[in-house]
Amino acid sequence: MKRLDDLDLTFTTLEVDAEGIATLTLNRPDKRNALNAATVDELIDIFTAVPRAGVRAVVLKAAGTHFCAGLDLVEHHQEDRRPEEFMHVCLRWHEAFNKMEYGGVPVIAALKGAVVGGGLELASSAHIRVADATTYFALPEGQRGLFTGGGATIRVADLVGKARMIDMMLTGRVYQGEEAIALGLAQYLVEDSEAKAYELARAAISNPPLSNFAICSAISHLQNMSAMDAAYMESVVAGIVNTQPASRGRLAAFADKSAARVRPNE
Ligand code: 1HE
Repeated sequence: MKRLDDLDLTFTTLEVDAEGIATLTLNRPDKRNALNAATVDELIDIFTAVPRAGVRAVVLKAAGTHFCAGLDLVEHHQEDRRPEEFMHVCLRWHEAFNKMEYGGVPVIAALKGAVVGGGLELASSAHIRVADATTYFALPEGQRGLFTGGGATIRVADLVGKARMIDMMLTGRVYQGEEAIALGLAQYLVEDSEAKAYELARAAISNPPLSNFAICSAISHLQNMSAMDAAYMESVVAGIVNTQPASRGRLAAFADKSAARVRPNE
C-alpha cells in the first residue's frame, strides 16, 4: 500500500492539515471533473491509504463551478469499450466508492453546481453531503443512452427511493434547493458548502476515532444484512466501541455533571 505522500495524483489533490482533516479536491475543472478511468484509480489509491494514514476526516470538494459531471463520456466514446471492459470500469468505480463508504473515516462532500450521473454516485458514497444554492442533482444516463454503473441503483435508490430514482432516470428530472434536501440528496443547504463541510469535519473529529470508524463502516455493513444478523453484529460492534478506553473520560464527565447536555437548537 502506498503512503499518502507517495501517491501519484494528476486529476485530484490531497492535503492533510495538522488536525488530520484531509482535503481531497477533484481537480479537472476544465472537464467539469468528469470521472475518467485515471481519476477513479486515484480515488482507489487515496481511499486505500486514508484509513491507515491517521486521517480523521475527509472533505471532498471540487475545483471549478461544478462538483462532478459523472462518467467521462468523451473517454467512453473514444475507448469504444466492449461489455466486459465496461464491466471492469464499473468494478473499479465500486472499489473506489466502497472504500469511501466502508473505510471508517468520515467523508464529507462539499457540493456545488452539477452533481450528476456518476457525480451523484460519487457524492452518495460520502457520509455527509452539503449543498449550496448552485447545487443540482440529476441522473442523465437515460438521455445519454446509458445506465448507472457506479452504485446508484444501491446508494441513490437508498437516498431517494426506487420510484424517484426511476423518474430521474426516465425523464431527466433535476432536483435542487430545499426539495433536494427534503428528499435526502444532501443533508445541508448552505451559502458556503466548503466552509460548512469543514465545520462538520471538525465536529466529527472531536469524537473518538473508533466511534467514527463504527459510524462510517458498521452502519453501511449492517444495512446489507438481515435484521437478525444486523442486530447481532450491532451488539458485537457496540461491545467493542462502547467499552473503549477513549469513552471512559466522557462517561465520567457525564456522571459528574461536567459534560455538556443535549439541548434543542436555539
Ligand atoms: C465532459 C463531461 C463528461 C463536461 N464527460 N467531458 N454525465 C452527463 O451526462 C453530464 C454531461 N455534462 C454536462 O451536462 C455539462 O457539461 C455540465 C452541466 C456538467 C457543465 O456544463 P457547462 O456548460 O459548464 O460545460 P460544457 O461546455 O458542457 O463542458 C465543458 C467541458 O467539459 C467540455 O470539454 P471541452 O474540451 O469541449 O471544453 C465538455 O466536453 C467537458 N465535459 N461533462 C466528458 N461527463 C459508471 S456509469 C456512470 C454513467 C454516467 O455518469 S452518465 C452521466 C454523464
